[in-house]
Amino acid sequence: MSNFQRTLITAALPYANGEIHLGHLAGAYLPADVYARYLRLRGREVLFICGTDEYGVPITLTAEKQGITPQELVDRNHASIKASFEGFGMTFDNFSQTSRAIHTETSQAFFLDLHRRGVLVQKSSEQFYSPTQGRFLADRYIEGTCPQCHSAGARGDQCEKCGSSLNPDELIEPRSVLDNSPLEKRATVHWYLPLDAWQPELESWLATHPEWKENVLNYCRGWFQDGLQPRAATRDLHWGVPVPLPDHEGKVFYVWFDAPIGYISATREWAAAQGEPEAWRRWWQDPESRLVHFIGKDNIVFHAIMFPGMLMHHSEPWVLPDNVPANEFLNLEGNKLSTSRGYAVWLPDFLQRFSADTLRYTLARTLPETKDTNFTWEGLQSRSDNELGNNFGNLINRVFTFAHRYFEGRVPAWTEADLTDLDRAALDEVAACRGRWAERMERFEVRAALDEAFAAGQAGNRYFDESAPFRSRKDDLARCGVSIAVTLQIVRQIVVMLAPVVPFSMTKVWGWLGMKSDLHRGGWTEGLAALPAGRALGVPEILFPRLDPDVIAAEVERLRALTDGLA
Ligand code: B3M
Ligand code: ZN
Repeated sequence: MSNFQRTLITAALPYANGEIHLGHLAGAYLPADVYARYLRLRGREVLFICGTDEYGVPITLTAEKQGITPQELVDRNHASIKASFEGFGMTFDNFSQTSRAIHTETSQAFFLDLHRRGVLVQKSSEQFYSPTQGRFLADRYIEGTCPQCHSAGARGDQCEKCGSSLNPDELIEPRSVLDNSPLEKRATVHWYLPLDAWQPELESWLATHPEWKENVLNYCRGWFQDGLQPRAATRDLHWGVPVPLPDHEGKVFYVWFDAPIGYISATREWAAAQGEPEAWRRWWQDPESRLVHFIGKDNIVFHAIMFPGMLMHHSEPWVLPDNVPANEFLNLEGNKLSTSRGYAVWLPDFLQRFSADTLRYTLARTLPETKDTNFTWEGLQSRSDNELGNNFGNLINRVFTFAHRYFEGRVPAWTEADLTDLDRAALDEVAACRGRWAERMERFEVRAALDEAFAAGQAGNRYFDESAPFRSRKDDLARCGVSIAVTLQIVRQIVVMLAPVVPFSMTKVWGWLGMKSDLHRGGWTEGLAALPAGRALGVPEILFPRLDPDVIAAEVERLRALTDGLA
């Protein structure tokens, strides 16, 4: 267990270029939220930061396609992403936007600090320029014939037809996507982060983190082996944070330069909203504070290498990431997700038909923690019906129904002295699960932690069957009462273990148990105490209704139609 005072948790800033889908959730957002909820449950101080990443070329292209300004596009998408995250139960302390003034100010100041210290390197390069538009064009604004498959309409970064990744120099007859005009090469000057020069320092820093996930360390080792390359911090674009230097008209920050600084801006914005504008420093500049970045694997280089390098070479004393628990990818019904082809399951669509807890649980059981994993609708149905319903829901429902039917809806009378070996063994088993559950959560192993919660549910059901209150109620009501009290105690442990993953349902059960405190802030400690005899219990309702097989089949069919269309 860590002995840090407080943990600053960040989740990758989603591009404000479309909706959130299950791949995003499994990669970064669900693990981040589960971890934040876990720490709060343990009574630790947490700040959970996110927001939309609103610059970058794809956003300007989408805006142009829709005939609106980039700002209109990102504001719209920010609002809908924020709403679907809320429906999913994300507990951000602040969900900001990188197009806000505080971010412009924060990222420009950060850049100027590096610039003044002579950390940034200036280089000239030849880029494609459109004389008709009077501007340099980013890779995705350039179109031409693919050198591999010779189809027209290949982009400067990729050919959609054959999938080859390209650079604009390889295109035959490069033209502007915007007006089809021919392009010429012109020299342009940019600022670079000298990652090559930073490599030795970054390597020794990473060597102090052997506890990081193996997949993350492996990616980093790979890049070090290839040798880090300087990375541009500025671009010739109009949509972005302007470079705050004289004679830099038409230049903005490269989106990956300003995006991680977005975590700092969002923390500053949070502090200002608290009425304590300097409070952000406690999280970013106090060595007692720990920084944890949750991301998908495609973002590792930026969070484990580039951004730490930027923080190290800035003049202020920044906290460096203590961990970057990146996940691999989630596939869908055996295929890679593709947003351009619509092959994805979108969060707002999902939430219209199903509950957030069902999705959170299923994804948590299949998180791509060490390798890519696969989401299937049938898997969702079986996790929901067999695990949430038959294991957890059934136990909870049985014990509350019993207490209402035979004990006037109260915790039956019981004392330590009443406990039999069977009672004690069940309580001990569940306590052991809970201990291992916490160890797993500390190590970001949500799946393994859930195995423990699941085992506790099985132990609870087994105990209920073996102690057989349904028999003892006929000839030994006192004994029957002890069985119910013990089962309620087990349920309380399970509620604590499930709370970070299925928070909506567990909040209800916590209420039925008559708990007055907030489960999600310090519930761990309260969950340890024994339930007092005589306490009034709430009336249970069905927590996890069975999913309709027809609705599931329709979802499978929708995706199948999309893959058939490909063949
Ligand atoms: N906007 C998200 C992505 O790569 C990217 C993350 C920024 S985190 C600072 O999907
Ligand atoms: Zn091609």
